[in-house]
Amino acid sequence: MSYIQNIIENLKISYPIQNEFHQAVTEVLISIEPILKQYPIYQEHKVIERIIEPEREIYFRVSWVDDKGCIQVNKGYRVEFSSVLGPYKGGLRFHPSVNESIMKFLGFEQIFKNSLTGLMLGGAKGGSNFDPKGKSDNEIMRFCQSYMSELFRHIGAKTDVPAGDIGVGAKEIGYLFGMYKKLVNRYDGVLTGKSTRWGGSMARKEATGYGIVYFAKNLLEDNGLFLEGKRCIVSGSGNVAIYTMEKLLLLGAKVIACSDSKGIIHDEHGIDLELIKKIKDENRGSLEEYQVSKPNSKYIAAESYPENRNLIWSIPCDIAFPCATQNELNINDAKELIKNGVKAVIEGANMPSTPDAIKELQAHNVLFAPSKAANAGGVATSGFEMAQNASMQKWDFDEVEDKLSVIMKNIYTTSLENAKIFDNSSNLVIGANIAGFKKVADAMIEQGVV
Ligand code: NDP
Ligand code: 2IT
Repeated sequence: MSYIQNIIENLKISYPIQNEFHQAVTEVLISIEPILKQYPIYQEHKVIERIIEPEREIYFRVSWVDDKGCIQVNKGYRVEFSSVLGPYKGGLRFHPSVNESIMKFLGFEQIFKNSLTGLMLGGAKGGSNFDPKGKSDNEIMRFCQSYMSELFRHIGAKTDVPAGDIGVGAKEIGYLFGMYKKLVNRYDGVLTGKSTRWGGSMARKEATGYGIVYFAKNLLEDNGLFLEGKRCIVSGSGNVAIYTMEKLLLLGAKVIACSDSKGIIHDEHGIDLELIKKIKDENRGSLEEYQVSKPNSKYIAAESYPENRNLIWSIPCDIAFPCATQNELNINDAKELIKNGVKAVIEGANMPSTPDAIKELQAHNVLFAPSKAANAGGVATSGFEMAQNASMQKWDFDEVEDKLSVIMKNIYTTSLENAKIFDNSSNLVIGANIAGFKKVADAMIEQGVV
């Protein structure tokens, strides 16, 4: 058994039910195998054995009182994975599916994604199995206050800086910030994704989606293709999906479908983004409402999907952007996309494609952009928010967007260069993993055994 396989097997024995975490670690370790052979120093310094264990993992009870006066109890997490390149940094996810495995896979991915941005950012993730859907603003506020009443002692502008993710947007960040400020009696840039009225960066809300499209543009143009007129499908209809669609439309592409956890909207006339924003952004509604205003569109309920299929990927398209959640695009979906002539798959969500789906797409020469490279624009702009807060400055929208587009181009170029140097290929999964890993690993060696 190889050194890497041995580490993966031991990880599975140590944490037997953390499938998402195994998946994320396996992908990274297999990708970096060529450089482990070339640089034995990483093995000598036990970099791999160290990097796969979080520096610190915090688990806590979150109890709060709902509008009916009943006590509710949720699980709270923060996984502080790596502080080698900077303060722990990464989002908070509030979704009923949250568990330790999901927190650890997201925290682990965040280390390498943040490294790729070139900014001083460590890697972390946190969240809760709390479901904000169907809750009143007062309930969300009381939950956030209870969550922060424990988290505050572990975070800080130079220690650990959380942000949003699934189920956590500007509203939740506001309530979390208010409680943090009250508890520590200090106005710190301790969270990013804040309202632009009181410390948030311009373009942070748009940054992940816009960055994904910038990444796609770089990749396509390098391969003689253009976004104009391309049929695009974007899964999800949350923050990342909405601003991916917005930038695609601004750059002349056509978006024909999007989705949520309950179903798909397929609109051959082109998705009306303002209507989607109204339904999803303003009140977390259901996409079914879209069809009421647009009777020519088609709604496909998730209940009708065959087993092991997500029907959004069976709609013929040129470019697919999975922007909802992990493992939402599997091998069957990949085969269907290939059959219908897909040219590129750009990952917007974290780890949305299963490993066999990625293999299948790459084997059929579909251009493939891995999430840790393509969606790094969100956390990069969080880095800009930290810089603005620390220097008491406010940059305007265009300044932030220009910086974002430069970072996305750099991430693309660096990932491609590393794929060429170490794998003699243009495989961006390998290139992004090697580029992200090398920077962290070299810094770990320089910082000693701590
Ligand atoms: P939001 O909560 O704003 O939106 C999530 C969207 O995905 C919703 O449309 C939701 O549907 C759908 N969804 C969530 N979970 C599931 C599920 N289990 N099955 C099917 N659909 C689901 O989250 P974001 O847009 O912020 O995040 C989307 C993805 O992007 C995540 O993987 C996140 O980690 C990643 N990401 C987010 C960044 C950010 O800055 N926000 C940065 C980089 C990556 P419904 O409305 O029905 O719940
Ligand atoms: O997955 C991610 O990169 C995010 N949810 C954003 C993290 C951040 O700190 O902005």
